[in-house]
Amino acid sequence: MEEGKPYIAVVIPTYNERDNIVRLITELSRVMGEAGIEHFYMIVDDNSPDGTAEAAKRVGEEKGIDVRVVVREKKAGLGSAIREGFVRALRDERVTHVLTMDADLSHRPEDFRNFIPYIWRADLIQGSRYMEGGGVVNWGLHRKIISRVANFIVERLYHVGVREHTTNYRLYSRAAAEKVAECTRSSGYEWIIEALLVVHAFGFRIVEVPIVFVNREKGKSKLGVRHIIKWFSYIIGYRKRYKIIKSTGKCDGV
Ligand SMILES: Nc1nc2c(ncn2[C@@H]2O[C@H](COP(=O)(O)OP(=O)(O)OP(=O)(O)O)[C@@H](O)[C@H]2O)c(=O)[nH]1
Ligand SMILES: [Mg+2]
Repeated sequence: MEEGKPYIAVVIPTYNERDNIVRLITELSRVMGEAGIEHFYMIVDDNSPDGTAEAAKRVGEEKGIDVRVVVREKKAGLGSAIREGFVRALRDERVTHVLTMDADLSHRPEDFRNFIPYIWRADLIQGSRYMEGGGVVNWGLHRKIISRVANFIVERLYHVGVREHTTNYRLYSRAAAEKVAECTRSSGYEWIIEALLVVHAFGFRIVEVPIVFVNREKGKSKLGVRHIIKWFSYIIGYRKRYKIIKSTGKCDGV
């Protein structure tokens, strides 16, 4: 990777996150501004009834921040929203990296500072709750167990070499982001793992940096039992596709 000045596209999927997205854009812009990092936002909103898209556009206009908003017709899943954000963000040829995070402030803008030293040293920087300096706030035992089991299974099956695989606070290099945009196929929560596995299958360098995950304060949780079952069967079933990508170095036709 050639070192230079980063230009980061921040891709954020939203569904009913009006108040959260305004705070997130405001706070992350401050962190990025302090570090002198040029960036823009690519918000992919699924026609949220609470007016998320309008609020995101407004905060951009009011504060002079580059906020680009895509509104899709209806709710079509977090994964498909992020992929759409990647495809659109990468059309801007100046983009060197893509940052992904949730809109609900579970991913703290200030933790982006931990990513900065690795910007040119890895193709995927994974925000990690499970390393020194990382953690979770406001999570019940149930949620902690699901997360630990999920991470354990992914590592056992795919040997990515990281302790955290399941959270969406990540910085991708342009090269890795292009593969993710081209090769991911899933559309729900499982996309977060699929994206990591695509990057790993292509042999890109992956590192972890600590983050503190704060469970959402505003808005309602959308992760149900149905999602969890779908998630686990997807991860186990993905092995075949993973092996094909790894051995052929291609994802077309699979
Ligand atoms: N565009 C779009 N965004 C979505 C969709 N589902 C979830 N999101 C967004 O994806 C991000 C992560 O979703 P969350 O609902 O916070 O998922 P979670 O953190 O696993 O679960 P919570 O406990 O509810 O926080 C948030 O920014 C959501 O607004 C969707 O179908 N379409
Ligand atoms: Mg959340």
